[in-house]
Formats: sequence, structure tokens, C-alpha cells
Amino acid sequence: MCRVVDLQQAVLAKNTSAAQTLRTALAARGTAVVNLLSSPGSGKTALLERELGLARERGVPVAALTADLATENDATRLARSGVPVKQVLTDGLCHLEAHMLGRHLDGWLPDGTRLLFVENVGNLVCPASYDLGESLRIVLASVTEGEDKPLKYPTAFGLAHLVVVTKTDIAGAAAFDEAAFRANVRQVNPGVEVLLTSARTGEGVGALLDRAVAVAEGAPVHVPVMAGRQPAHAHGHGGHEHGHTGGAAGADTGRPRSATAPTR
Ligand SMILES: Nc1nc2c(ncn2[C@@H]2O[C@H](COP(=O)(O)OP(=O)(O)OP(=O)(O)O)[C@@H](O)[C@H]2O)c(=O)[nH]1
Ligand SMILES: [Mg+2]
Repeated sequence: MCRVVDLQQAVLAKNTSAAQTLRTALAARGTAVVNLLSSPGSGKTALLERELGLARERGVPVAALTADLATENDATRLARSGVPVKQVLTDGLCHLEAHMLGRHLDGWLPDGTRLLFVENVGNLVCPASYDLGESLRIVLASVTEGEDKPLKYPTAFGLAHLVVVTKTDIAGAAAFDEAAFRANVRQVNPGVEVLLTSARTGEGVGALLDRAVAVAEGAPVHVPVMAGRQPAHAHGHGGHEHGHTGGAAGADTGRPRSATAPTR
């Protein structure tokens, strides 16, 4: 058992080191990475379609890399924006790792790219433990997923620099309790900003691009209390589509005490 934990920690440590190298290399090229994490279907690609279109209108040099277990569907959607897009197929792996990202950027990332949006594999567990050398880590949750998700996935929400709620156009139909969601986010990540968005109405699309550009220009990001206490769990390689919730919210500290129940 100890050996397994040691191996897991070694995998994470190796990733963290690769992420730091990548962050430094990208910074030297003037590129900031925005890492988007969420469960499948939360609306990462739909929101990115809007962000890429807006960035193009505003003349912000952006590119996007999207990761999935199978299909090039997301890249096809994102490429319609006209910006450089790359699809990565993970061959069954439930998350991206820093060395994979670095390898896929080699010879592809156009010079002068200011922002590189990375859509991680749809999964709220595995990707949370892997730093990709990002400058901004965003976790998304749609209004249909339930207000308790920050408590159920404390590593994903606890390590985010920014929390984005998606699909607000259907918040009423989904009886989304925004106050309860915000209270649950506060339990795992006090002080983090929660931004409301809709890829349908465009709500929050400009605000999100503004945040990303500001970070690329050196604006400070929120520092989660959980940062620096990376989970002791790494996740499976090859074929795993789920894993263990990371230990960053473990027994002694970040673990939420109780759920904030919706008021209706
Ligand atoms: N009403 C509404 N539907 C949305 C919105 N954003 C996305 N959707 C729908 O939600 C579904 C999933 O959207 P995607 O953008 O594919 O979600 P994703 O997170 O990229 O999914 P994976 O890549 O599979 O993890 C699609 O049917 C979208 O049309 C939104 O803002 N409002
Ligand atoms: Mg997608």
C-alpha cells in the first residue's frame, strides 16, 4: 500500500515539475494557459466557442487545445471560430498531463499566441490533480448539475482560480439555487470568484475573456487555501475514466463540514 502511495506521489511530483518547466517556457513565449475543467457536458466547448469568437473580434491572439477520450467533435466545433485548434485524443486516459500538453504544443502552437485555452477531458476527478502549467485554472459547473457539486468534488473546486457557472439561461427551469451553490463553493475555496455565464445568451462571455486577458498580462490570480497541499492520489493511466477524490481536502483541513442544502 505504501508503495502504491509512493508511486502515486512520484507521478504527481513528476507532473508538477513538468508543469513548472512548461509554464516557464510558455511565459518566455508570452503565452498563458487557461485550463478548463468540468464534468462531461457542462458546456466547456460551447462557452469556448463564444470565447474564441469574441477573442477574434477583439484581436486577441488565442488558440485552443481540446482533449477527449474519443472523437474530434469538439475541435471541429471550435475550429469554426477560425482560430488555431488542436484535438488531443487521450487513448482512454481520463485527464491531460503536463508532458502530454508540452508534446502536443511542440511545433503547433503559433508564435504570438497570448492565450491558450485547454479544454480538459470531461471529468471532475482526475484532471483536478494535474497542473498543466496553467496561469488560470477554471472549474465549470452547469445549473443542472446540482448545488452540492463543490462539496462532492472538493479538489476540483478547491484548487480553482475561478469558478464558472454555465447555462444560466436555463437556471429557472433547473431550479438552480445560486446562493446555495455559492455557499458550497465558499466552503472548499473561500474567496474564489464565481462568474455566471451562458453560451446561449452570451452572459459572462466578455467578463471571462477580460479575466483571462488580465491574467495573461500579469494580473494576480486568486490563491486557493488548498494550493500547496496537492492530493496524495494520482490517477490511473490507460483506461481509467474515474479515480479517487484527491486528498487535498483531506481529513485535517479542507474537507467541507456540511452541505448547504438548496432552499427549495
Ligand atoms: N441551454 C444551454 N445549453 C448549453 C449551454 N452550453 C452548452 N449547452 C448544451 O450542453 C450540451 C453540452 O455542451 P458541450 O459544450 O458539448 O459540453 P462539454 O463540457 O464541452 O462536454 P464534454 O466535452 O463532452 O465534456 C450541448 O447540448 C450544448 O448545446 C448554455 O449556455 N445553455
Ligand atoms: Mg467539450
